[in-house]
Amino acid sequence: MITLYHRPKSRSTRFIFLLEELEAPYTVQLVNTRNRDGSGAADPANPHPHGKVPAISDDGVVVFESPAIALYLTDRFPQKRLGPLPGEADRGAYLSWLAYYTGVLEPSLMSKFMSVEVPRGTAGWVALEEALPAVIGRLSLGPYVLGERFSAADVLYGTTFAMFAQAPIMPKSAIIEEYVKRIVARPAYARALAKETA
Ligand SMILES: N[C@@H](CCC(=O)N[C@@H](CS)C(=O)NCC(=O)O)C(=O)O
Repeated sequence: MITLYHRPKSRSTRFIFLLEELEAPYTVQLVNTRNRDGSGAADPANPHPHGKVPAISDDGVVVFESPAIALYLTDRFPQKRLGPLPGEADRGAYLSWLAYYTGVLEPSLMSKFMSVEVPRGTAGWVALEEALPAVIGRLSLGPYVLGERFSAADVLYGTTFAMFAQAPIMPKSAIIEEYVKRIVARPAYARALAKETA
């Protein structure tokens, strides 16, 4: 049984979405985290090393950080075909775009959102103005990050763009807007939001 360590309306919500897509057996354990205003504290029950959400435990096997959890879950429930397996042609693209999400896209979005100048494009991540065209270029090849195939990578990218698409920091992009519509129209997304607010 999988336990999702969760705080409502946070990055862990998208893992309710993924677990619903996978029709996996899971329970949600609500945890406290630090808050933006400096209040709150990491919850000792949460196995993430900094008390962040999401984290999961699969009968004692702990996985934290969104791309790792996405990969772990799609490997764990291969019959749902929500992530290419080793040996499949698009496994490389899958791993790359999962890692890009956390290594480049998120830092670029957060840098912009918090008005922090990206030190230089040769650092580990790039400015949003450089990252977005790469993602939009990818999404212009097909409806999903992996082309015709919906995967857990879309759970990460789709929910992130759903959150930021209307933000002033985001340049308007019809490709991203259509992409977000496709992702949030999925029944598992609606189920996740309903479970979160239940
Ligand atoms: N790199 C992590 C980021 C997780 C993260 O920052 N989560 C936020 C909630 S959206 C959090 O737990 N913040 C509270 C804290 O950092 O103490 C991932 O992608 O999974």
